Amino acid sequence: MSEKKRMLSGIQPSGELTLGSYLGAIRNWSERSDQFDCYYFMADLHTITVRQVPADLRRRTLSQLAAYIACGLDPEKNTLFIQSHVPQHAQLGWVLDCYTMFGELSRMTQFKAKSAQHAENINAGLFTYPCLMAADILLYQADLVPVGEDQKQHCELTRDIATRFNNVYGDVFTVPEPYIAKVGARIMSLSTPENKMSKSDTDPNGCVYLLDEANVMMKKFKRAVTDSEMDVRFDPVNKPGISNLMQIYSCATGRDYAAIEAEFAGQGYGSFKKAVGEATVEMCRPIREETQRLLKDKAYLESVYRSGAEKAGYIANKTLRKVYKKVGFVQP
Ligand code: ATP
Ligand code: LTN
Repeated sequence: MSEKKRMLSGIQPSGELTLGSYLGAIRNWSERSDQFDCYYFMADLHTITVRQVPADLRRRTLSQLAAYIACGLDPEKNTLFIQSHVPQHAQLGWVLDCYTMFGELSRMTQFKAKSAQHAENINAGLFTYPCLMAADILLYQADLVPVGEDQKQHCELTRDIATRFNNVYGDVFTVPEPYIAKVGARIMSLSTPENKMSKSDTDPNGCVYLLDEANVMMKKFKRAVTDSEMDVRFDPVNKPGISNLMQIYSCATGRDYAAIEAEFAGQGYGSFKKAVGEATVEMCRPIREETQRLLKDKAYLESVYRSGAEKAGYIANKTLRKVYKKVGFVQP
């Protein structure tokens, strides 16, 4: 068994991956493949908390796997799998439902936001979503969970659930830490920069998809909402649009905010938006091309998710058996 610490994360195949999913999450995953024992999955169980068209969900799950690999997650170094292929997620999820309080779940910001967004379908799964997420993480005894800022609250609840369980039954779970990048952890919509860029957003102009063609991407940046001033300056409260573009540009070029302010001093927003668009297009181009190439090789993708589920299932099963024993179930 590997001595390395474990890193784990997942993304729901609820829409096409966005610049937010990439900069906030995936990009930080591939940097650590050598240092950690890494597990990344497609959170399809989570995705059905919102109604899905079945054929689209299937297609997006595979396309997400191809994108993971294209973003630099080498399947030889990372365990890549589909959540529904490892039944222990749902099994531990149920147990953790029974160790999580109604009040805790009621306080989750994502639940409140999604209930408002899908008022006609506030189902029990949407409510207990964080328990399944806790199961995802705790099954693998993950040390580190790289996510965007919006998932911090869920990670904290996971820590609370793990600690509560450990206090009753001894050291069953590793208590995980979230890993949130300094720049890129919260990419905002280009059309409504007060809101997070989200892949299930209905406004296509606000959302840059990782697989957008160059001309589509450029158009979105050109139309990005800014403000009535003239200067490129980092001020997320008063200049959310420009600050968001600076964040994206910083991620794409590695330049810090002071350098970006100096680079565009005295220039209008037009040339700045163009530069951000071009830098983003160049950052995403190899990902798009490689994703498209991989999507043609279904047999390869199948071999990746099969061996991923096998490796993940082995570890998940060990944890689940221990949990079942601790809570008092008769061994089968
Ligand atoms: P949905 O629209 O279905 O709620 P989403 O686009 O918000 O999805 P998730 O699948 O919830 O994305 O998130 C995947 C990962 O990417 C998570 O770690 C999340 O924190 C991160 N992430 C998502 N959107 C952003 C964003 N705009 N900025 C930074 N990180 C993000
Ligand atoms: N809830 C996350 C997706 C997710 C996840 C996880 C992230 C499901 N399970 C486990 C990290 C670890 C989201 O909505 N972004």
